Amino acid sequence: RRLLRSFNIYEYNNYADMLEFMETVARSFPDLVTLQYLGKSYEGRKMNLVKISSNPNANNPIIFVDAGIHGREWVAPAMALYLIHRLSSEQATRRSGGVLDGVDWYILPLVNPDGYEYTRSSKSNRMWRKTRSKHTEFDCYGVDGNRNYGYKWGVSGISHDPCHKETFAGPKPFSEPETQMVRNVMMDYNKNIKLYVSLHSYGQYLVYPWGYTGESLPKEWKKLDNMARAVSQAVERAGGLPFKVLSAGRWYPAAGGSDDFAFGGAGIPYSYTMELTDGFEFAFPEKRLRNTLPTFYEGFKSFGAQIKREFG
Ligand code: ING
Ligand code: ZN
Repeated sequence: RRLLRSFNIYEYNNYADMLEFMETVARSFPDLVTLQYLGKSYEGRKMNLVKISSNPNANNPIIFVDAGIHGREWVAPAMALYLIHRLSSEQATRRSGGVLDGVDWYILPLVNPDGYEYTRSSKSNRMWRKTRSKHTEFDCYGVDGNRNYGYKWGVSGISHDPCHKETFAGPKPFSEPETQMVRNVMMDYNKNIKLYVSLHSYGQYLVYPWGYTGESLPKEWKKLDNMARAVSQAVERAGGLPFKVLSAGRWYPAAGGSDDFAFGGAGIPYSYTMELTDGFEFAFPEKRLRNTLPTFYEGFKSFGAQIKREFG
């Protein structure tokens, strides 16, 4: 069923349409979906956290999913919106396999709306990654949001040059309103958030801390690894590509990522960066969303079942 005439969940939508979609879902399922206003992006775009819960008073474990900290990674916010769509509509029609029973889902579908809209504004801006803030008198913009978090900030895989197009870590940790908002969600609910997943593209990787180094692993690495492998198998069973599972730093070390902060700073016991799709780099074809997003959803159902088993 179509919630909005102008909105197709299998397309790359603009941010205004995404906001309208979130509001429509909240209006359609008022006892399941609520929006929490978090603040504004650097350029003044409204940020809403989508909270999906069948029993908000139950003190359930929370799964926190964000997407789109990097502007050009379009498939990530598309997946986050699809997750909102499936979780809310399945529970409402009681076709849920229990994804919402005993687990709450908090979803921030587009962390970097300024960067995302910039990539949509012209062909030549399509490869923009960073935010759109200004930290220098030179004509240079943006911070790499996934180098801006305050756990082991700056120790590897970063640039201190505001004109670096990819990995400028910012003048200090959490210099960006966008990363501050994600940090605030993690800290406000960190007693209950048991799993954090940050959606990126591309490469079909599912990586866990540490990201800042490839030299050491958290002592709980085997649990992180096992959960990820079960998710990968669920995606594969649904006809998707398996994920390469390893620590982020053994893939390539980079400090200041949101997954390291979630795990090491906020104390969230399971934390991942999920790199969606392979073979198309950042230009994953819109026509493939219809077949691909449902395979990832099966991975999220596996995440939900595993969190419920351990913490529910
Ligand atoms: N990849 C992530 C990045 O920020 C990552 C993945 C993070 C790898 C931290 C290693 C350490 O570089 C994308 N697609 O942005
Ligand atoms: Zn990314």
